[in-house]
Amino acid sequence: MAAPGENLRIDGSRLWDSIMEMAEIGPGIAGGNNRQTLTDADAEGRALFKTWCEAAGLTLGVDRMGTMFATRAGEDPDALPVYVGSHLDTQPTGGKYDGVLGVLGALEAVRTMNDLGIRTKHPVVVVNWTNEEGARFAPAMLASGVFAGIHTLDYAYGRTDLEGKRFGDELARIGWVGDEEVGARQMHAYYELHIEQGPILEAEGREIGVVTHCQGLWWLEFTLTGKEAHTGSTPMHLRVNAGLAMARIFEMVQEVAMAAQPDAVGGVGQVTFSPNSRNVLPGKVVFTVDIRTVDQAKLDGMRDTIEARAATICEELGVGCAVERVGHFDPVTFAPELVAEVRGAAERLGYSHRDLVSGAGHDACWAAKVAPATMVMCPCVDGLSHNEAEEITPDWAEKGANVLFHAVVATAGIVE
Ligand code: HGY
Ligand code: MN
Ligand code: MN
Repeated sequence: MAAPGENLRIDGSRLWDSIMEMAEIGPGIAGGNNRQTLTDADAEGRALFKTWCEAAGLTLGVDRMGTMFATRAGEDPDALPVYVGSHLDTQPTGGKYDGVLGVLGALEAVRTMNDLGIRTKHPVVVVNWTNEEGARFAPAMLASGVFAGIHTLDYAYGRTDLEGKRFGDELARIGWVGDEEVGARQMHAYYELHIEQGPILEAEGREIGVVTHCQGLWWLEFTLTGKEAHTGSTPMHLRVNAGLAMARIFEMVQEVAMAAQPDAVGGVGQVTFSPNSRNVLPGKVVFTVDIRTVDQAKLDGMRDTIEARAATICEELGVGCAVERVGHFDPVTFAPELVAEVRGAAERLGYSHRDLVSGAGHDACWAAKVAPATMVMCPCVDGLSHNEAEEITPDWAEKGANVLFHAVVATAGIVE
C-alpha cells in the first residue's frame, strides 16, 4: 500500500497539549501520576479520552474488561481494522508518558488523518487497554491477556488488590463494564507507540526504537510463613524468621540474574510483612520476584533455579515456603512486515533509529498472539520510568508519533 507522503506530519503541539492535559488527572506527589487502574482517577482519564474520541468523530466500543476501542471508519467495510493504542493506567508513582504516549499518539494519528482528509481501506481503531500495569491487580497486561485468550474473564474479575477489592467489582463501581465480548474483535494489525523505559536510545542519540522483540517475564509470588514472636525477648536460636529467609532469597535472585548476564534481569518490587509491627517477627512475608530475558531457555532456567534455591533457604530456616506463578509471557518476536513498516517510516522521515528489544512488557505482547503486531519506541531521559521523574522531550514524542502515523496509514492503505 502507498505510504503517506514524506511531508505529512502529525501536530506535535496538539499531541503534547493532550499529554499534559491527561497528566492533570490523577497527579502524583512529585510531578508524575498516580492514576491506578479502576480508581476514580482512571475513570476521569477514561472520560476525558472518550470526549476526545467523540470530538474526532470516532465510534466508541467497550468490552467486558473495560477496554476502550474508538473506531475511525475505513472505505472497505469487510476489511479488518488496524488497531493502535496502549494504556492510560499508571503505576502508583508513575510518569506522565508510560502508556499515555501510545494512546494519545494513536489519537493524534487519527486526528491528523481527519485534518488531511485521508481515507483508508482498513478502519483504524484507537485502543485504551484496561490494567496494563498490573500494579493494583496482578498480572500486568490483564485485559489484553483476556483479549488474547491467555486468561479467562472470571480469572480477571477475581483478581484482588492489597485491600482485597475485586477487579470485577471495581470495574463495575467506576461504570466501565462494556457490552462487547472480550476478544471478539479481529485485528488486521496492531501497533503500539511507547517510551523505551530504558537508557539505550538516549545513550546512542537515536530518535526511534524499531522494536523487533520483547523479553519474556515471570512473576513468582512467594508466601513465606514464619512464627510471630517478640523481637526483643526471643533468643536468636528460637526464631522462625521469615524476614531473614526473604532477605536471603533477595540476595539469591540478584546472584541468579547476574549469573545470567548479558540481557537478563531479576528483582523484587513489592513486599508485604504481617503483622508489620516493629517489635514482632513476621508471621507471613509475601513478595513477587520479577525476572526477565529474551532467551526462553534462560528465562525458564532462572525460574527453576530461583524456586529450588528458595525452597532450600526456607528449609534451612524452618520457614514455610509457597510460590505461585502470578504472571508470565514468553519472549515475543514482533511481525517482521510491521517492523519493516516502522523502520521504513523512520528512514523516510529521516529519523535516526536502531532495532531494539523491549525490556518492559506491553499489551502488544498479547496482541501479537492474535494478530501481526509491533511497537515504535522513543527515548526517555536517563532511561528512567516507573518513577514520577519520568521525562521525554516534545520532539521525541512528535517523532515517535510521526513514525506511528506513517506506519499505521501505510498498513491501513490510503484510498485515493
Ligand atoms: O511490567 C511491565 O513490564 C509493564 O510496565 N507493565
Ligand atoms: Mn506501559
Ligand atoms: Mn509501566
